[in-house]
Amino acid sequence: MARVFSGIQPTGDMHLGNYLGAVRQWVADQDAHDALYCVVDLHAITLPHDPAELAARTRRTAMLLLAAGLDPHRCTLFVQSHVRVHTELTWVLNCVATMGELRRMTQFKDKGQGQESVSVGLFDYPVLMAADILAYDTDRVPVGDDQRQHLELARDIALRFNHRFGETLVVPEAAIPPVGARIMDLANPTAKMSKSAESPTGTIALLDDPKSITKRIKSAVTDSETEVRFDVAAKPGVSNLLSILGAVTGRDPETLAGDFTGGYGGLKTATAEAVVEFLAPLQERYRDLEADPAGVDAVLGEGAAKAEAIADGVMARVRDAVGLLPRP
Ligand code: AQP
Repeated sequence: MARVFSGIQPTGDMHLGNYLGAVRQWVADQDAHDALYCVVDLHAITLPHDPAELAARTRRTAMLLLAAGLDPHRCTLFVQSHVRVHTELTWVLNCVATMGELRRMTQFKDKGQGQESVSVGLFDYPVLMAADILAYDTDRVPVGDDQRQHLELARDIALRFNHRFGETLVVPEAAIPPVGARIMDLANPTAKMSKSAESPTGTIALLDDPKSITKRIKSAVTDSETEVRFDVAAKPGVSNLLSILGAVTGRDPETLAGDFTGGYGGLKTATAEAVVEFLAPLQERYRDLEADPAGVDAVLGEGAAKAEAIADGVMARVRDAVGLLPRP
């Protein structure tokens, strides 16, 4: 069975973009694949953060993943910092990755912009991500389109490692969904929907109540025309609404456009209703999980033990390949 691995940062509340771009695929992959999913808390400390909030967000993210449909009997769900191989392998891969290739990463440029000083951790984020993936002999990585460049880097690092030290690491493939791969911010449809967006008005968090979901979708930025057409370059706001509606109803956004005439009101109402209906079962499951924190801890503890058993084996191969003396 092919192995899949993916992760999500506990940097804020999970939103519709995370779900449609990535997590929905994770849920679908549980049966046909050996799937490992991870809350990547070490990535979340690459930017200034509130320590008191981080642990709570990590737990909340894990609960949201379970509410979204991850089943611990069919996949392995764990927290990144509970498995030490992630950091150990990062160091080895740091000695294979180059400054030049890390400098080309657009996420580092975007997230570093406007910051007075930027941590080495933020610069090194893609190498930690490569270690996350390569530590599990991963075949396939389901991610949103924004992570395409990091995935390419993980592949390059694995190929270079194998070339230098002999076949050791599995070279992974990206799996990017055709619809929903990039959900944009409702208030600024040329930027992607993001957990850490400056203003929350353009984001739909998975736990938002129906009233605020409806309000945000109805206030979504569109354009001064009235024609509903799927054209990302010329009509980013309208196309984003069509993408969201298409992704939650399983229909093609271009075809959907034909259902709406005479302005954008009908499209907004239909999208708001569809999103509210789509999220309702997830929100109900989340409330049940909230009432059972010990159950969630047990899932994460078992997940870490299962993940560690795999990662330790890969790390032993890596140590051997680079010539690190085994501990007597
Ligand atoms: N807007 C999006 N549309 C589609 N997919 C998205 N993803 C993120 N935003 C969108 C996908 O969600 C997965 C988890 O993302 P992440 O938490 O690891 O990091 P991110 O891509 O940096 O997500 P955010 O929400 O923008 O977080 P912050 O604000 O902290 O940077 C990934 O597979 C990603 O592709």
